[in-house]
Amino acid sequence: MIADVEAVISTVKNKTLRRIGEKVLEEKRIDEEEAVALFKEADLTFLGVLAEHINRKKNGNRAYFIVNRQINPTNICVYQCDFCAFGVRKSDPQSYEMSDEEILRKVEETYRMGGREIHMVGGIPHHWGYDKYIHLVRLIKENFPQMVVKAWTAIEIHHMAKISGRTYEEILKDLIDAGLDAIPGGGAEIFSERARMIISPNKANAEEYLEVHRTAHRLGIPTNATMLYGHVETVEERVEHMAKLREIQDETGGFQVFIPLAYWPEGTRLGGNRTSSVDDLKTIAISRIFLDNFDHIKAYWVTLGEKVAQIALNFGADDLDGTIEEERIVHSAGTNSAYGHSVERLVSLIRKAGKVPIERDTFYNTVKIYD
Ligand code: V47
Repeated sequence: MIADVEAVISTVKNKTLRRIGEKVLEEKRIDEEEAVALFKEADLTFLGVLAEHINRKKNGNRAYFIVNRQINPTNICVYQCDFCAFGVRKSDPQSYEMSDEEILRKVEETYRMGGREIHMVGGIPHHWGYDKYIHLVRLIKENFPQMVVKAWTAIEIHHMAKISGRTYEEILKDLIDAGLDAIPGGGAEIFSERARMIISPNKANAEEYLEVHRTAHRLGIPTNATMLYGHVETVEERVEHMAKLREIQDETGGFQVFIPLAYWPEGTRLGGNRTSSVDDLKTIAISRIFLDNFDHIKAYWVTLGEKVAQIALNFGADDLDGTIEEERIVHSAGTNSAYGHSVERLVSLIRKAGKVPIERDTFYNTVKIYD
């Protein structure tokens, strides 16, 4: 049963929260100050009621997943961000680089299982030239034309601009020509300059990340957006991050989904603690309430864990990402979720959350309804 939202709001004594509740009912946008108040003053159940009210309006009782695979062609990375336990130097005994044959074997495996999407991102090695990034997209698309290639974060694309002297537009056109279909949301981390200087001072900054996405949208390439939270950022900085995304979405409409990524500290130079489940659910819910121009909020089971991701489907999220098969980035930092999941497991997680599982493609078109 869906809560009687009006009744819940009418019982709220805190005036700011009650006003926010009324805005949600009237389908009015909340401002940054109000979003901060939600983080600081609202309890979890209130946030869940508001967020799920919005989610049901946008997505009904549907919750999405995709049959996909993540491929990280290398973990060698020049940037060495302090929050990341995945990227290593070339001299590190753990470093690896996949051959073309290895990549194609993985794509073929996924294709045989009915996979729809290859999500390819990785480290950024010093010795890779511009052509390598174009080649890997073309390699997959030429051999598996039906596969959607969602590849290279804005960080990789900015790096390609640095090493080639090309503009974002020229690079994206080359990638589209090679077969690129979409851009994942990774690399956003947190836009606040203060926090970014602590956790990843060397790579593309917020403006550069956002400009890559804006350019992709202009060229008709849909993109996703993430936010890494739970490290050194304040709740004000989380809201500032989401506000920047909301502004671009107003301009372009090119973001498909927002994905809050809970920080995992193990093996990182930054250290720190894991997020709490309450913080995870609050962040999902507030993002659903604040990002009124985003259709989808992803509960990424890799960072949330399967159980919290399942509950998040009742706190404003409508998507679990996918089967993934071999997640490496967050596993390097200690997540205790699985490396991948079967379709049956994702369908069961969604059903037990009280939602109808929908297998989707990268662009949120329905592939199959599991009624
Ligand atoms: O950019 C790195 C994050 C991201 C850690 O677009 C960490 O559909 C937690 O962006 N703890 C890569 N997170 C993953 C990503 C993603 C995943 C699923 C779907 C999509 C999409 C995008 O992982 C990185 C970084 O923000 N990450 N280290 C860590 N210690």
